[in-house]
Amino acid sequence: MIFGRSERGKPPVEPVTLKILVAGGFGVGKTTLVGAVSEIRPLRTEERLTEAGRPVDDLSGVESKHTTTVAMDFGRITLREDLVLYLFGTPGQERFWFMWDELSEGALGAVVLADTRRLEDCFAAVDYFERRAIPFVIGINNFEGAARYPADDVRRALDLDGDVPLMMCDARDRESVKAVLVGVVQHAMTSAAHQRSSVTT
Ligand SMILES: Nc1nc2c(ncn2[C@@H]2O[C@H](COP(=O)(O)OP(=O)(O)O)[C@@H](O)[C@H]2O)c(=O)[nH]1
Ligand SMILES: [Mg+2]
Repeated sequence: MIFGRSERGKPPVEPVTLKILVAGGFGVGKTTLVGAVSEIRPLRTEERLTEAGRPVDDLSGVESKHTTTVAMDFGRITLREDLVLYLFGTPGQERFWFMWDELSEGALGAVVLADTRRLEDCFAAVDYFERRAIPFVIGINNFEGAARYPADDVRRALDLDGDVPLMMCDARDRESVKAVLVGVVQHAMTSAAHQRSSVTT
């Protein structure tokens, strides 16, 4: 230590806490993503898919899925000692969209998870964040057996603005998910800086 002060003598830092939303279609891996990185036991509210829900929950492509998140996923990850993210997985089904407005209150940014086999399932989330100017990144969750498309093709199919980051990920893998979350924070910072400079000039 240059000034002879030990690390232990320092007052504990009060971390900055940021709120990040995890959105995307049904069965795309939102609950998995939050569970892969959360330091606290992720809070989930899931219900068993029942016959009654079958006409509403489109199961094609997600045959092995037996529970669905009806409220939300909630988790926490410390990126640095002074930077903590709170993750809110938003329900993918259309009948739960009414919750999004409340969840997006105060959010720094979002991850929109996408599965290239059912890309259209994330259109609603993309529209939602674009309309509210909430910065988001697209996370392509690479399921086995799903064809890999060049990023530019996916970008075109989603009609994304040029500055929206598109990242490949594995929702089950902690490091992979962390990289996406860092991507959201960086993208949100860049967007905020752009907005500030366009206001002052
Ligand atoms: N192979 C593979 N399976 C995944 C991946 N992410 C999620 N899953 C599985 O896909 C299913 C749906 O994931 P879930 O997180 O519940 O989706 P949610 O509806 O978006 O919350 C579960 O059975 C997961 O185990 C992934 O990256 N690869
Ligand atoms: Mg879920």
